[in-house]
Amino acid sequence: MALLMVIQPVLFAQKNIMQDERMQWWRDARFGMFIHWGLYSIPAGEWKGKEYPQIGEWIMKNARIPVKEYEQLAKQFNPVKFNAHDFVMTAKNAGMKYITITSKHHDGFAMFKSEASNYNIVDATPYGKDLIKGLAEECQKQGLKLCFYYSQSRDWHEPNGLDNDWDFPKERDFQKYLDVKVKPQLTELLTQYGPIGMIWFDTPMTISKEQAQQLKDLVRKLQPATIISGRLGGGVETDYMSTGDNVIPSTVIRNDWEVPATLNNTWGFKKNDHEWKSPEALTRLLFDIASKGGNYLLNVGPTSEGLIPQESVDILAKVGDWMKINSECIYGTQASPFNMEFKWGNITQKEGKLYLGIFNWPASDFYLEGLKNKIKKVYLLSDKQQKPLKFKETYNQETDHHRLKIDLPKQAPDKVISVVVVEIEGTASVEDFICQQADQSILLPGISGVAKKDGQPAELKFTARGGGADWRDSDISLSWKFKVEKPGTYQVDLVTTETGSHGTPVWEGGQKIKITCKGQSQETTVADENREYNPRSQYWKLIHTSAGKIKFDKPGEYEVSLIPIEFPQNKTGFTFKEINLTPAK
Ligand code: FHN
Repeated sequence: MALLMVIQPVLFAQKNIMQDERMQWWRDARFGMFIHWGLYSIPAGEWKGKEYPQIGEWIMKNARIPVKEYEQLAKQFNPVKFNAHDFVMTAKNAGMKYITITSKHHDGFAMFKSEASNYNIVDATPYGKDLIKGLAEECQKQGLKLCFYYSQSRDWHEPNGLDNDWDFPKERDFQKYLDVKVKPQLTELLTQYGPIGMIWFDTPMTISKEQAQQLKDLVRKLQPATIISGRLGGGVETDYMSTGDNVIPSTVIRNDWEVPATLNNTWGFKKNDHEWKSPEALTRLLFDIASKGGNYLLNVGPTSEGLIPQESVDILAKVGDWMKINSECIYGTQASPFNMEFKWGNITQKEGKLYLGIFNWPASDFYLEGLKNKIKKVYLLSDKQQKPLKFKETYNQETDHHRLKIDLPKQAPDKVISVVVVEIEGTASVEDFICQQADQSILLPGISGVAKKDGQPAELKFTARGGGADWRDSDISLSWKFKVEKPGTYQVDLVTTETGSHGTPVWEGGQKIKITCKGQSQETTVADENREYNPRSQYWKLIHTSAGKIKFDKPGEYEVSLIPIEFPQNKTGFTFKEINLTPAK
């Protein structure tokens, strides 16, 4: 009785947990490990001698393997080399703070002991052990949060689950599947493995609002502090937004969000996928995502023997080497005070400090445009002595513009990302106007433009994979106000992006657009003149179209508008990303 009295207030307090409290560890973490592991690691991309080019964990669907045949894989699943300590250590060494493992993926197989379905690792495999239990204990020991991926709608093993139309082409009772499998299994996951950081729902498909709400209520009831991922479905509000797979937005998003991403091109292990991303590229993506206010959930796909592929371990260790020196600019940071991307890199911040993550070390002077705060000190994060770097602040009254010049060493201290700490007075504050950069270029990001339709404010979504607009309405226009310091004639470079699935990116031009500025206007048909690899969005290239010239007579404020004239009927829309203005040669 006495114990109950002590416990009860704790439970009650937990129920009233505030959103900020629930999200705190996750916001601080910024970097997590995704683990896609299940029976699909046995075929590893190949079925009956045929190689399937798609992602490995989808082999049951792609090869239309009947349940009875696929189930046989369980009898071979014996990951004897699995070592929970090593898994967690691999994540920890990389600087990751949480692990999200597939407790049940679309194939319906549970990687934990389940009373709700004997299609699980303990009851159906020669291995016979609950490896999630070992992982949970190890995460507790090493101080990482354990989270569970759970495929709530797709279940190719169950007649009432969604999406297996080769075994179960007829009607199904989806609610029954939720009641007899999903809810009991979620209950097991949330009651038998200690505190769970998050339930990572995925591919909601046709789940209704009521059904999604039932799952949310269950999670909240069992563990109020557990975060619910962005893909629950049914329009039910969750704790954060999940971007598309490997999709990195091209701007700051000032809400909680996360990018799930692969190390090669698959989630579940595929023996022939050796297209590994480099540690340099991944580290830059991690910094870029943190700069935009998001978390990076980076995947490994263990083998059927129970090992994380050595390539993945080595790549993550290199990311970890950078993190060991620089993690201060990742953990617990907030998004850049600027909404835009910079050609040189990006910025994270903590109160009183900006971290400039420089990917492209400048050949000459380095300038930061538009920061209004007074600077106290500048130094390299990797320098333990914090030896001050020389800097100069200037203010141009005529254009109301602030410029910070930093004297950087000739050579980049770190060829991946060199981090420069700028200590400032007060909270970071930046100019509202788009500024001309010291190299005289002016970047007009689509996301910072003002969208209008028939003279009224409109919404233009920049949700195309690759970071471009999903622009299909020819009545919408975009405009930007910006300041010019150096008058002259400028070349207009119009940038669109590829989009579509990562394996087969698509792009369509042919749209006719008009760019106007102070009485000048030119019409251009969007064409693929030059393709550029985008290090911030590796699967989707940037496509450049030269769109004429604009003249700025004198320094001051200008406005440029982008107005579509003709949109051909096409599938992908006008995937506009930005306009670059550079001095004409
Ligand atoms: O279909 C799944 C896929 O297998 C994988 O789990 C990814 C991870 O984000 N989610 C789904 C596709 O978006």
